[in-house]
Amino acid sequence: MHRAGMVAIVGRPNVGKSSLLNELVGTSLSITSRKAQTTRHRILGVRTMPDHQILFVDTPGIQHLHQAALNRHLNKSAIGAMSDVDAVLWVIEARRLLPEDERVLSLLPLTLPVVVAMNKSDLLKTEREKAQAFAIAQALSEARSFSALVPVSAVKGFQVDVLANTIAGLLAEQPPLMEADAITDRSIRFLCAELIREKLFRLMGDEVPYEATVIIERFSEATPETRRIEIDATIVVARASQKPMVIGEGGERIRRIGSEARQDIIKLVEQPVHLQLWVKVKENWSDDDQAVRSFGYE
Ligand SMILES: Nc1nc2c(ncn2[C@@H]2O[C@H](COP(=O)(O)OP(=O)(O)OP(=O)(O)O)[C@@H](O)[C@H]2O)c(=O)[nH]1
Ligand SMILES: [Mg+2]
Repeated sequence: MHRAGMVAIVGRPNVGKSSLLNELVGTSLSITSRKAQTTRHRILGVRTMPDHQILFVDTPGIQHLHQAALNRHLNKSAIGAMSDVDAVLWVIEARRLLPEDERVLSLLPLTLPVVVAMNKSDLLKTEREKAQAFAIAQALSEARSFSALVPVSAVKGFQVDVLANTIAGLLAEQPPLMEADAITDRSIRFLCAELIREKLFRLMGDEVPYEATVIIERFSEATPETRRIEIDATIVVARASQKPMVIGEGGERIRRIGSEARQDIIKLVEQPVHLQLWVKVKENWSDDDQAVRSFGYE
């Protein structure tokens, strides 16, 4: 018997949706960071096992605090992802339920099976914290009938297979929907831009990453002469004052961003890579609907 289907991963920002997707698929496809709202695009990750194939769709965290054009696009993208799937995986933190989680709860479609992943369960250390998680599970079960609530830890890999098997059990009996070796619907080019953007989230303060995006200007495959993939990428920031922040003193910051991104890109493409980064200012792009769309946000 083989089951297959598509599942949207939704939740408020920073609960670990992308970390969980990567763990479920077994590859780092979706970028992660300690900052909220790291994910900006739906990303398909395919989990192929002998008895099931699940097409997981990672989505941006749903939030209502920030209402700039970019944030509105992110919410729309996440909520829209729930409209053409077979089931929903709602991710929360096992240790606490915030008002933003309740907002997401109210958006979950009533017509689809929903599995709750209580993530970061590795952080439940004391008896009191465990009791709190239990109380959350109980309150949620009373709020609506979920297909299952599963405590997991994406970073420790705890119960991730249990979660996947539980979800698989909800899907239709049918053959795989994609080739057995497919892992995503996104291009290498897109994944490279994301890896650069991840370094902004990981290496910069709290302002710049939220108002920056990355564009791949040139992606040239290796030739017998170059013998390496050559990539030119532009980091677009929203204010002139942010450009020197990205570049850093004597270019130190941007060199670090470039070198860390390059290491990850090499792992992805398994070839030598030359990466050249540029920084460009596009005033207030993240609050400009047209600019947001032109940068590839749905
Ligand atoms: N302790 C612990 N930390 C986790 C776990 N899963 C994720 N994290 C951390 O939580 C932070 C957010 O993880 P992400 O996977 O980026 O979260 P997200 O829900 O995709 O966030 P957005 O894309 O911003 O909505 C990162 O620092 C992760 O390392 C977990 O199981 N345990
Ligand atoms: Mg994410």
